[in-house]
Amino acid sequence: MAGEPQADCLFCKIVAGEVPATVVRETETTVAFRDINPQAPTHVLVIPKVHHPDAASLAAAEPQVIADILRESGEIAALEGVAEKGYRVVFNTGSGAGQTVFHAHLHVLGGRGLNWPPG
Ligand code: IU
Repeated sequence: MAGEPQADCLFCKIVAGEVPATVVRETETTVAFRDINPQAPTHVLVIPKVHHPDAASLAAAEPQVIADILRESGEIAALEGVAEKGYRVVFNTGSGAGQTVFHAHLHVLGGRGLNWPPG
């Protein structure tokens, strides 16, 4: 059922504490942890505790939670000291756009120059 934990989902296991992660912040609805393969000095993933495969399906089902994720990204950018110089938030959506984990997650990247357009 939409929103329920999925047995084969790595990020559901991180939410449940069954797989370790370096957690930066946690709220009632979200968990933020450091990406294991960081692409910038700050690279944090903010995920919903509920399972939805991507940002669009999360937004359709639980719009308040996607707002929570975006608010958390701002808190994290400030805590990491990257807010002033600028940072990037990204929802890769679909394998063609580089999504590899099908539990919605927002990348928060900062601490280096970020080119536009992205690759
Ligand atoms: P993507 O947008 O689905 O490609 O992002 C998935 C991210 O999850 C990617 O940057 C991985 O490095 C990261 N990740 C992680 O932090 N911990 C893990 O155990 C696994 C992937 I698997």
